[in-house]
Amino acid sequence: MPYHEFQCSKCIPERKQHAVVKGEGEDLTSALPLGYLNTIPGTISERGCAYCGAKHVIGTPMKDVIHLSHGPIGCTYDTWQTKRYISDNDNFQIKYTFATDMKEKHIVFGAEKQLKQSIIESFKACPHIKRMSIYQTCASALIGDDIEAVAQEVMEEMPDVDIFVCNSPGFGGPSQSGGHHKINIAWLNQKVGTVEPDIKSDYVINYVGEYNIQGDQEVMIDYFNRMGVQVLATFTGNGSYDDLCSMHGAHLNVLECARSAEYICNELRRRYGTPRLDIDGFGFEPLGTSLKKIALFFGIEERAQKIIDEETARWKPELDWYNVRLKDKKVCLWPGGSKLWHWAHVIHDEMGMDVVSVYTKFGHQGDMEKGIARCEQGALAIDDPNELEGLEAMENLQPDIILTGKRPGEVAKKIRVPYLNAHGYHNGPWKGWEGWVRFARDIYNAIYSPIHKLSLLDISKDEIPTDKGFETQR
Ligand code: CFM
Repeated sequence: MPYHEFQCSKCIPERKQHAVVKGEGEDLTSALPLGYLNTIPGTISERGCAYCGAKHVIGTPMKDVIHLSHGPIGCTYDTWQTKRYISDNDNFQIKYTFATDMKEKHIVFGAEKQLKQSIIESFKACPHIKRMSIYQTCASALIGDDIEAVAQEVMEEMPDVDIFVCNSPGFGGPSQSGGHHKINIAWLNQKVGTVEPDIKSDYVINYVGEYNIQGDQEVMIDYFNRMGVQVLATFTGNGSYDDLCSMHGAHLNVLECARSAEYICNELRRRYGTPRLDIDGFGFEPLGTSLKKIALFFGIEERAQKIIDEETARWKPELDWYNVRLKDKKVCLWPGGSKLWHWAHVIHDEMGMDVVSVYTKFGHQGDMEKGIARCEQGALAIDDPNELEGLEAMENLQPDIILTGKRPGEVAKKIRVPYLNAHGYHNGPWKGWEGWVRFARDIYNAIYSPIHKLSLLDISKDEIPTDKGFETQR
């Protein structure tokens, strides 16, 4: 598996080991791109920071919580349009965002007083919410504010509130992945075991590493409930703070995004003996297998089979319609972390598409290993790409569509490659049988939309787009 050298990165020789092409009959172990290292100086990374990974990926999907950033106001922004982790309590957690709004004077004199005032003001402004997460930022970490002590003081003065503190400043790791780890462990240490679980079934799971992007969690919960399985807590999409305090009571941890949440599963296994079971919620076949694995654990296989049969019968004809039209279309799978391996094989097997490239911004080598194992021969795999490498790859590979984030997506649009938002989705949910069909529909609409031709239109010449290019009407 030869390393791939980008023309645009010749001046950064260290980049060469961060991209490979999957060769014929090659063994995965012979070459993997380097991964989860500090970004190389001279390359412009698309990564986020460890504060973002803790707060915006894992913390804020919790629904019944005031999420307060202890830092400058700029650290706060990330709402509906950037992370669509909806909830069934009217989306409180994405409608409102809170910050202590640190200024220069706080850096000089400390911001603990400001923090205490902000906590109290926030609770007063939202009297129906009694739970809070406070997120340290680079600024508050550097001046050494003792957030725990302030939180403790408030909890003593306001006995009906409970506060979780996450110390994961932006510099706490090479990427957002460092923050995933920190908040996993912080939650486990501070909160798990503090609320008694409310057990209502013989089959009780936590659904872990699921963030309810546009309703993914709700689709999956429906299948679990139809199987008679109780979901004690979801870590963390549409999850409630108190339910998550009782995670220790589940019989099984069902893990979806292993990249962001394997840490808490592994520690729950070590501390409480709860087994970990990894699943895939995307694609008919992987989802069916996943439900069967859960059912097998509890000895209720026939319940899973019934759902698989019903859902397949309902949705397969629609998926087939898209499969015919998406067959052999070339796709670049360029998400942030685990979606490359959640999608790589099944988008080929079930939609007929050809995966020409996979990348990960912050995944570890294990993610790349799974992604490369599941994608097509000849695919280009890139770790932590920079913008120019993305452009060069698109020019060389000529994909029909890329599935990626907003920033590389905007670059793709400039060279008229259709893009779908792999993070917040276009028209989700994309999990579940119905979600997978919706995903296929979004891909179909993106590829077949005339918008990319229309964007070339020169109105002053009265041009009209045709299959062959442009014709002037005059
Ligand atoms: Fe897991 Fe995620 Fe992802 Fe992730 Fe993310 Fe995300 Fe993603 Mo954006 S937790 S690794 S840090 S599946 S926010 S819901 S879409 S990059 S591939």
